[in-house]
Formats: sequence, C-alpha cells, structure tokens
Amino acid sequence: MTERTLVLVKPDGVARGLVGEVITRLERKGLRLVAAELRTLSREVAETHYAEHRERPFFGDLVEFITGGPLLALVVEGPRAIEAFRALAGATDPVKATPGTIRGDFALEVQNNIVHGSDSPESAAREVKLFFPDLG
Ligand code: RTP
Ligand code: MG
Repeated sequence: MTERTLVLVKPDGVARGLVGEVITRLERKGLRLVAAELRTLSREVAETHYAEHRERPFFGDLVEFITGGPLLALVVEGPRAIEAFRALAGATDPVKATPGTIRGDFALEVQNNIVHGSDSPESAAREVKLFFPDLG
C-alpha cells in the first residue's frame, strides 16, 4: 500500500550541503518525491510541528534550531514510506544511529541530526497538511 510521509532536511543538513545526499538516498531506496520546498519556518509552524515536545526541556532550543535557517520540506511516497524513511534516517541520537544511516553517517549531536521523518500515519497526515495544505 502506498503511503506518504513528511521528510525535512533540517537547517543543519541544508547548511552542510547534505540536501543532495538525502534525496539520493531516499530515491535510491525507491521512494518517490511528491513535493519539495525550501523554506524558513515561522515560530508558529515550528511549535505546531513539534507540539508533542512542548513540555520537554529541549523544546525552546529545538524551536530556535528548526527556525534558524532554511530547511527543505519534502513529501515522499512509496510502500510503507513512513517506516522506510525512518530506517534510512537512523536513531534520533546520531551517536547511537547505525553507520549506513543518514544520522549514523553524518551527525554527532542529538539536536543537529540532519533529517526529520514522520513517525506514524497520524503524524504524517498532520505534518503533510501543515507543510503542504494544498497538496491533493
Ligand atoms: P524528528 O521528530 O525530528 O524526526 O526526530 P525523532 O522522531 O527521531 O525524535 P523526537 O523524539 O521526535 O525529537 C525531535 C527532535 O528534537 C531534537 N531533540 N533534542 N536535546 C535533546 O535532548 C533532544 N532530543 C531530541 C532532535 O532534533 C530530534 O530529532
Ligand atoms: Mg519525532
């Protein structure tokens, strides 16, 4: 069954020139791009996107980080795309992420972990709508 997920190349990934690397990896896997936009998030969109973490001690830093420069928002499609992209991304903490994953290969700090991928069908539906409200 085809599924859609929201992928972000976070501001650290864009600043480090890793956009092509991320897109190459997901296309090589067989996932397909449906939408793409380079944009700098407003505080409001960032706080909505990460609302589940509102009470966490790192929330303020996370919002500063994710609004701190342009990011690349992607909608990606394919069979079990949500799980497939999370597997490509690797564990949240890049030091624990397996080498061969995006985080495992390119990052060292938990906040600056290069990519985001929706974590469930409910999150994907909410996040795709937040970033691309006009997508059919
Ligand atoms: P994401 O939502 O960005 O795809 O990452 P995730 O599911 O793997 O991890 P999640 O628990 O949802 O955390 C969201 C993002 O917050 C930052 N973070 N910082 N300083 C910290 O302890 C900490 N913990 C998480 C990371 O950027 C993480 O991806
Ligand atoms: Mg998450």
